[in-house]
Amino acid sequence: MERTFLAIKPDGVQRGLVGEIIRRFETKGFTLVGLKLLNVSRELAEQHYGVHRERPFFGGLVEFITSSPVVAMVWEGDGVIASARKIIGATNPLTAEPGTIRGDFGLNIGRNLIHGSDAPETAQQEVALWFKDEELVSWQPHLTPWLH
Ligand code: 3AN
Repeated sequence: MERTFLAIKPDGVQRGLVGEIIRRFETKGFTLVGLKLLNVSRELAEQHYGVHRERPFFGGLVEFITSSPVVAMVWEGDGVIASARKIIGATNPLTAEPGTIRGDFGLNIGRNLIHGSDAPETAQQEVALWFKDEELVSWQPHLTPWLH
């Protein structure tokens, strides 16, 4: 079953949007298999944003993600990687469609509330970077027959 890594960034936690954001993936029908609140170390932040190392905003990204707690999650379901990206919306909240998380709650590209893995390979890397195997729980929601 496909899995993706999602993280509610410091702005989402500080603004009290944790429940609202989780609700959107829950009511869609995806399955939560990993969840934790943590202070992100500089080392983890630099690894997570490694592909952006040469970008001018890299330093700011690392400062921001380490500034206050983050909610890290793993969600499971058919097509969850691409679908979660749609639910999240475009990188810039000002151009993200209404109805998406960023479109509904965000204003600033540097404060865009949530991260979601962008492809199967990055999803696998990010799940492994943020979670130990024993922190992930495989389970079958009893609602599944009503969804499929
Ligand atoms: P996404 O999070 O939509 O996959 P990426 O991977 O292109 O977007 O960028 C990673 C993060 O870097 C974004 N979530 C955003 O917080 C930040 N970012 C991207 N572009 C900019 C920019 N031009 N200025 C400041 N921050 C940016």
